[in-house]
Amino acid sequence: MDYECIMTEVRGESALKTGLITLNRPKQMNALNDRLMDELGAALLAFDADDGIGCIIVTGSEKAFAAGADIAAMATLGHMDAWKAGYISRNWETIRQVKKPVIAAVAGFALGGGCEVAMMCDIVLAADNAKFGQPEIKLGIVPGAGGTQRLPRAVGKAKAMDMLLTGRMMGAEEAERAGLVSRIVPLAGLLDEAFATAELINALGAPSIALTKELVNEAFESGLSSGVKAERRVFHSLFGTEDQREGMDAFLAKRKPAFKHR
Ligand code: CO8
Repeated sequence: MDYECIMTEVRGESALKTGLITLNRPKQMNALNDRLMDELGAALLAFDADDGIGCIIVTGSEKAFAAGADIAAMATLGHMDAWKAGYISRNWETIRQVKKPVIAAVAGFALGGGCEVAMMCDIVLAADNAKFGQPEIKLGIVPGAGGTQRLPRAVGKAKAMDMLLTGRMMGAEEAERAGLVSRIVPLAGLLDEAFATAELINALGAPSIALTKELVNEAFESGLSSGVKAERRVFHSLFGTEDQREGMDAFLAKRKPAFKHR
């Protein structure tokens, strides 16, 4: 697929590399139209299927991670247009299908669908100029890609209601305090930190990374007892892997582990 609205790149020195996806509609503040979402979905699935890639980073520009779904493309839609497959509904859940860790490196505005894309990622690194919000209420609509569900899970009901009902934005510091982002990084160092984080993960054993991601997502989507049960099963099953043997032997021998499954 030839990309028009995103750019992709592969970086890294070690065996497993990192795939970088940069959202690139600068004139529209990376507003998410169907073409961009198709390309984002295709690039995510291509990196996920590539055995040479460990982590995936999704980023935007210094001004905007993404200012939401493309309002110009939605403005004239009727109910049936909005509902029909093919309009503003493609690929919004692809990030959830990806087995590899996805790191959002967010600078500038992450609004509406942009905030929802960031929340679907596994780790969210925020530049100190990042601003998060779900301003759909100001457009006479509600979030459509999980914002009313993921935001309360991320920041709690009181803060989510405050943001969703007023449409106000949260700066990086408030977002970190509230648990919406993993860490704040100075803007100039944002991508370097995202790559450094990816390298740390790429050096670890792939099965336990993929299963950890699956289990944390289970915590979001199931009740406590079924999540704990799923975790226990995975915990037991990992004692059948070489990586478990190697990780524990290396610890006891005071050496660095050499994981087989990357
Ligand atoms: N869609 C289309 N164009 C946009 C968008 C957008 N979301 N955001 C900004 N732009 C365009 C502006 O129209 C402007 O274009 P032009 O230069 O041609 O006039 C350009 O980007 C620059 O924008 P501004 O001049 O407004 O720049 P400011 O720095 O003054 O403000 C803001 C930046 C705060 C980001 C402001 O542009 C803004 O508020 N944007 C809209 C944010 C918003 O409401 N987002 C939510 C959209 S709805 C949504 O995301 C629903 C998701 C549903 C997913 C459904 C899945 C099934």
